[in-house]
Amino acid sequence: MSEVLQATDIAKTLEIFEIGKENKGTSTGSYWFSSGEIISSWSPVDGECIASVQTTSEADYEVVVKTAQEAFKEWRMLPAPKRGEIVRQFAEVLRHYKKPLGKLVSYEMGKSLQEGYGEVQEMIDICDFAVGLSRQLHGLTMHSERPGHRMYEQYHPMGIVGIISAFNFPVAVWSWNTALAWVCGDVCIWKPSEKTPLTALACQKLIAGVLEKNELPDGISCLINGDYKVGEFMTEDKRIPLLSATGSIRMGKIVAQRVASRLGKSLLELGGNNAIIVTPDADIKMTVIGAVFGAVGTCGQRCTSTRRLIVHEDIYDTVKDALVTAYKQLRIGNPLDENNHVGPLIDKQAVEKYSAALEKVVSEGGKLLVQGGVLEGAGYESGCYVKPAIAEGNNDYEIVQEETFAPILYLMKYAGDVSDAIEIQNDVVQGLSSAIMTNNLREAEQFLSYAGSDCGIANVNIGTSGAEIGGAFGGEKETGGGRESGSDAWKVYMRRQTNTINYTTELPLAQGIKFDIL
Ligand code: UN1
Repeated sequence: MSEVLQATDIAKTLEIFEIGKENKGTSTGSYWFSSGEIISSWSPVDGECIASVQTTSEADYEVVVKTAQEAFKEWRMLPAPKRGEIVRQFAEVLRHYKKPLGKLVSYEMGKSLQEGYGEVQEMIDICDFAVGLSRQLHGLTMHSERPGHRMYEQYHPMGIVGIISAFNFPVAVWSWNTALAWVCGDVCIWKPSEKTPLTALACQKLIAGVLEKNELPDGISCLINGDYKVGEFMTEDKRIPLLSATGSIRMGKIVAQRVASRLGKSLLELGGNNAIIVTPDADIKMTVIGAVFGAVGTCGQRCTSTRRLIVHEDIYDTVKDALVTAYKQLRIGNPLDENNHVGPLIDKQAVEKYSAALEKVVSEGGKLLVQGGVLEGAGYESGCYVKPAIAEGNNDYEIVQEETFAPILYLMKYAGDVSDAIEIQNDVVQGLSSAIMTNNLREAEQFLSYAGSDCGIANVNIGTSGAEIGGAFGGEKETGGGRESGSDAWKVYMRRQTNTINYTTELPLAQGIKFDIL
């Protein structure tokens, strides 16, 4: 039976996390304070103002940084596996609150309930990963060129990690960063999107409870709220050695330059313009499932969303017809009703960008295969519901080169062999995710080779979205080059130190240099 979240349930959900109508948005652990302006959280699901949150002023920010610095001194002294134990407890809490937190994500952000739960699952998964990692933060040992010397490298906690996250994954991307940063011995300051402050408040309350129970200092997890101006406190701040930012390429370029100007480190996960190549050897049914989920999941608002489908001319019409048929089955509506596939866009500005993109593709010569449109009437009162659209177009259209955060899929044809399709795929500024649908081993391997996809993620017979946490996540070119989540992404959260130890009574110099003074 489907479960639709009613207004009373929303109130109950907020109550679970002790979120009232008015909230303070600045927190160091369980200590809440704030003196900034008020922002409201509007649900795109029904257009309701859920609650308001006070933003972080510059004076508040100073308190946060000082508290985080103090907390770091204590936290870094805890052995890494003990820090892992705290993250383990956080995962337990997340398991307990998976449903209400998933619902809140879905209600505040608009993604389907399944995807809301999936996002919390992604948090649990990265915490589990980080727990194991807390016993594996190892460096290498190497042989010294000098007799009686030993060399090795070790990784140390770095300090405060700043996290700027986007509305589309309002909680998971924070936990990718925090779960790793915490086991690495860092403390975190989080600025969530100003469009999703309540889910952030809920997460902060959950982790604060864990810290309090373990008598750990305030400041291991800090939350600041507000728009880009609050983010700027961190980009400019020398006390923040690493700033991890997820969002648009435009934002990433500003963050990268400012952080680089103070020689800080930034970890960027920016826009994608992800394509699926469909070769004559593709399984059509799998292609349709992968492409449709990739294009319309999260209403096309994932950085991994499928934006382009590059189809071989021999099967172009078959794929086109199958897609048009599949799009007819899509149910668009309240994402809390599990019968619906597609929820709303985040806000009316996103709807305007969606409409403008559809107009632009037509003005550039594209043809709409599946007409889009803004939905009106009962159930669509928020004005944020749109119909997923498909447009036939060329890769060199300006609009196709851009990432529009909306469910618009551009369909294009290729002739020749797979290298022609790869060339089209790589011919964009972004380099996040990519996929090929084929049962032909040669095509698949060519796609994965050094002459293949230039993206950070390259999949075979899987769509472009929905990566697991175990792999490093991120992309090349204007996607920013950062890697978060699994594999050895943890190394960016630590400072590396090379140690050489002399256990003799002589002091030979490296490179055989003679320096006799005594
Ligand atoms: C994002 O859109 O910023 O691979 C992250 C995926 C998700 C994460 C997306 N696991 O689609």
